Amino acid sequence: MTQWWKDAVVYQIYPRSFNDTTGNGIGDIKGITEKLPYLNRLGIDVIWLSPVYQSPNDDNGYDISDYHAIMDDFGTMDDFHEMLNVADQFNIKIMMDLVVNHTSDEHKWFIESKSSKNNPYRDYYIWKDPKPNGEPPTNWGAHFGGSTWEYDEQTEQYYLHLFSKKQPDLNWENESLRRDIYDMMLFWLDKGVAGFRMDVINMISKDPEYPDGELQATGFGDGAPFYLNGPKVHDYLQEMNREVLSKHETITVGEMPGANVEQAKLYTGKDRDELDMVFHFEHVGLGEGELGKFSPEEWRLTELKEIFSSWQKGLDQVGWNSLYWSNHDQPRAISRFGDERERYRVKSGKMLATCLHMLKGTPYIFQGEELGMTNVRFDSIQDYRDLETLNAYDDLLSRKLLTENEMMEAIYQRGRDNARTPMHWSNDKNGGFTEGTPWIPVNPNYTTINADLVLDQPDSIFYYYQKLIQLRKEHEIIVEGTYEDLLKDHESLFCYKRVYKEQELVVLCNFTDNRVEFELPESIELTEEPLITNDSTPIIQSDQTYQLEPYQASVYLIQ
Ligand code: TEU
Repeated sequence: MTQWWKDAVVYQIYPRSFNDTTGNGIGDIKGITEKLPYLNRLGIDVIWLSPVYQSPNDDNGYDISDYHAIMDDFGTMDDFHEMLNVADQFNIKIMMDLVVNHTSDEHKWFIESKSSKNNPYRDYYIWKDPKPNGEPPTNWGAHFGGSTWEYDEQTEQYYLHLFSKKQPDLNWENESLRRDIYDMMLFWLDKGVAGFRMDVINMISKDPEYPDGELQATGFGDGAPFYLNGPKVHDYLQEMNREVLSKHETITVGEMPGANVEQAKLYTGKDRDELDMVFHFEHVGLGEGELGKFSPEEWRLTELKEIFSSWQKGLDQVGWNSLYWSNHDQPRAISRFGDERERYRVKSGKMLATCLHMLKGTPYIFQGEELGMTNVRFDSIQDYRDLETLNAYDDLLSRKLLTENEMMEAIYQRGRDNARTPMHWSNDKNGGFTEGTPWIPVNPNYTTINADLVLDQPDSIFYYYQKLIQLRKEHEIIVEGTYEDLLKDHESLFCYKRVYKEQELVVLCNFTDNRVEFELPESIELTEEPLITNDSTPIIQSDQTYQLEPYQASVYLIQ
């Protein structure tokens, strides 16, 4: 199998918020097809398509009720085939989002399973008797609030749901279930999709003992040690690889909350025959207090660098890294790691892009990142849509763990809807996203941040991303070079070096709004013009002293 994805760049589309062609206020597949020339111009190779399967949208498509049908809101299977064909003309591959840790409670399997203890589909899900005192089988807390167990009066048992109660967990111990999942994957691969992003795939094997977890501030137990990276997860992934993935030239990335570098070596190791890469959460988890993302705290650049360095070194010559700042679950990159003040928004966005795209691994661009989109501050909770946010708002306020102002600030800083406000295509109403009423309000700053504007500006962030993508194609060192952190303890600069054959690539990024003077090892001589920079201010001061302007990023190729 060729590892073609090693020099690929992936663009994530959250279809609901990408482009609406029907006027119903919801993005659709025809809207994606319409924008493929735009994505071709950017130069990306693969689209990671968040779920487009039939769903009641309790969790915006991450609750699937029919894996073989397209969600009504998004269009038809013919629309999907058309999108595949047009993408193929641009040599853009489509990676589907595979959500197989759980289904919707409206999936026919669950309707059958719930109907009786003797139903053939009963064991497709995880049912347990109450504890002798009638309480749920374990004290685990669900990701979207409450217990991970929901009681069914009819069959007098609880079923497990690590997320919402409308997302019952599948029982991967059941071989027939696994066979159905593999058949479904082949159904999509046989259509010509290129692979899968696998939703919380390291949750599919649970500790068969189902023990209680350590009590947390939420009042529930922490079940994560008993459902993350469980006892059979590698058996299942190796079986999936044998039965499905090995039959196609696929790209696979496993979303793995709570996975560390050592575990990632097992999931992505060359001789492991499991997955190509993983999404870890260590960097996006920085600055989380005892209430997690809803108690955001300051983070230090040295912490961020330590995480990136450990993953760069840990997987080098062993596995492969995915590289991302944001996705549909995370705040916007510029707001989270850069500086969204208008004076620095674009420049810090280009700096973040430089820092990420010059690393070893496959970069992922989340829709709108190439426009310099930012978080949104809605004044009313009524404008938010994400069940994670709405449940947390009700729960944390009712338990007086946060005031409303603290909660609204936390939502503004870390809420998932920051990434889910519609794409800004133009200065037209609703940013050109829809002629109708958008399912979620558009960020009011679409008038100054939109595709029309960046496509008209030669020095825009769009063309900066375009150049970064191009450089990856032109310079093998970016794909294959080793990684070495420079200035490890510097609190303002993220500087590193890539080495490959006779070349060195030196990447210098200022993560602050201050001008910073610094020195580099004598072995490094930055005499060339930068390969790419977001600020043409010369950085050389004297023989070994340099300076970077606020949010300046510069890359030097030393032959
Ligand atoms: O997210 C998994 C996951 O862990 C997220 O819940 C993440 O921890 C949280 O959003 C951060 O606040 C995946 C999907 O990406 C997410 O959209 C789904 O809601 C979730 O699984 C359930 O399918």
